[in-house]
Amino acid sequence: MGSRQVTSWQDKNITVAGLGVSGISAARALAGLGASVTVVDNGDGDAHRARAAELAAEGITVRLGRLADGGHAGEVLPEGTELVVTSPGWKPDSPLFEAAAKADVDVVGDVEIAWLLRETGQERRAAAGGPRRDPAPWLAVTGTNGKTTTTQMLASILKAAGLRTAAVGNIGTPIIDVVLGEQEYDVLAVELSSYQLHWAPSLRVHSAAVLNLAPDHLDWHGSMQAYAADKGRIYEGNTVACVYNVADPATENLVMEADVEEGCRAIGFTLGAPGPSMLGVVDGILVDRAFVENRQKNAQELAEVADVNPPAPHNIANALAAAALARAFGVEARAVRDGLRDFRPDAHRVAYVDEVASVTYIDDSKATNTHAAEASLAAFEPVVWIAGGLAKGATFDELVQNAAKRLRGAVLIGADRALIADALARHAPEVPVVDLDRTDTGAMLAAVREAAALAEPGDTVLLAPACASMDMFANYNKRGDAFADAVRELAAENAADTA
Ligand code: UMA
Repeated sequence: MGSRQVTSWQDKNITVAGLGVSGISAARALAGLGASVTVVDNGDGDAHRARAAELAAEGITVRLGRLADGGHAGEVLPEGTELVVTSPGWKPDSPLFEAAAKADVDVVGDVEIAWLLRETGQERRAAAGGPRRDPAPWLAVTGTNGKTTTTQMLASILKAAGLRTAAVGNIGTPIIDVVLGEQEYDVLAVELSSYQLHWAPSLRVHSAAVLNLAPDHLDWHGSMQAYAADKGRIYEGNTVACVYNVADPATENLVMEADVEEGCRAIGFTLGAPGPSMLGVVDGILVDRAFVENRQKNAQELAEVADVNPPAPHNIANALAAAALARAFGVEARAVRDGLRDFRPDAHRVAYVDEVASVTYIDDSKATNTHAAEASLAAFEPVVWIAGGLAKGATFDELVQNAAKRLRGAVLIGADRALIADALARHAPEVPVVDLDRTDTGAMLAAVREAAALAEPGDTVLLAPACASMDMFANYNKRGDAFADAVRELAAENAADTA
């Protein structure tokens, strides 16, 4: 938005693209500030209509689905639009944005609006009797994998330090609602997706971390370069620290390319012994050589590896990144340890489900891309792998090459399973593969039964699909639930057999 910063929302004609979580929040907030809001969405199902009716009752115009001329509501820029506020999932080459560019109208996302409304939120809370103070600083997290966990760990650490905080952004309560809400915060832990970063040009946070960078969402961004550039936006204008992953030089490159505030530091995290200005691990202890006096000689003990839940390598890296952001905010070492101890990971993230016939069943439905699946496969051996779904433009050769030695077998489900089958045939021809050509509701139970048949006592059956779920399930939660249900059914059958 740059020079065209909005100074008043009153009577401004704003088009909100998308009637999902972020669109509804943006529409209500902006209408509440006096803007004239029209929401457009290509969808026209029952849920869309119900939401549209609610917003219409609040004076917001909603255009849904197919138009009389055969086009779609989400493709046509409403007459008089002065600003488009998009939901994150809309691709940059969407016809609506082409129309906006032609009309010289800016397009921004919900995170940009939240950033611009921080002062307004403070004024509202002050008017309601709160203290006059600056808006809460943001500590931001992005990366291909681990960002939700890291953001939640960060919030847990900040809470352990006695700070009022919440994990927001790509997760939880929509960020605009948090910024404008009644609750006063000292600092926010903000997870940002590459989509949200793409649409947030003015964002300038206190400190930010890019956890890792691997091909994902290439169908949305168009190229790896464009994806990396959007991730790198998180470092722009950082005031205190840019946190990068020493093992992933691409993240450090993004720091070097960023235009940051004078005095902002580059802070590395590593699973090895840390150099100066890094956090790392020494003899099972998480240590800080960045936010200590005389960092050439000194290190501060933060926590033990055993305090990280679960203490798998990729998760220790997440903990170090969260600790780095918290330390950049001035949090003491003890709160890092307490916050990590208090943290409980979400369901569907390398979650233990059950043990049936001496085989352990693990749900990592959240592994929606190859790198997440590779990280979880690395934690088990021997493993029967259940994979497949929507590949989102990914290739599977590297994942299969790296996992081949650990695989007892593979069961493939979903629309793009042939891509994984081909990679297995190329790089792990000796691994038995069951290709399940079904997408009905019983498909997951069939997959679990096939996996059980391949597994031997002591093995792990791991659902780590490396793909999105929407070809077969509403979302990855439902996919994980279906897996857990199937394992329970298997356990019941097994108990009946042995009774
Ligand atoms: N739509 C169109 N035309 C399009 C695209 C979408 O009309 O070209 C409509 C759909 O019909 C739908 C609406 O737009 O009604 C959906 O918008 P959306 O997909 O952007 O979803 P929201 O409900 O607004 O949720 C978004 C994030 N979704 C995505 O980025 C895809 C949520 O992240 C986020 O929690 C929420 O905003 C609040 O910020 C989810 C996600 O999957 C968890 N994120 C991706 C990830 O983590 O990998 C990036």
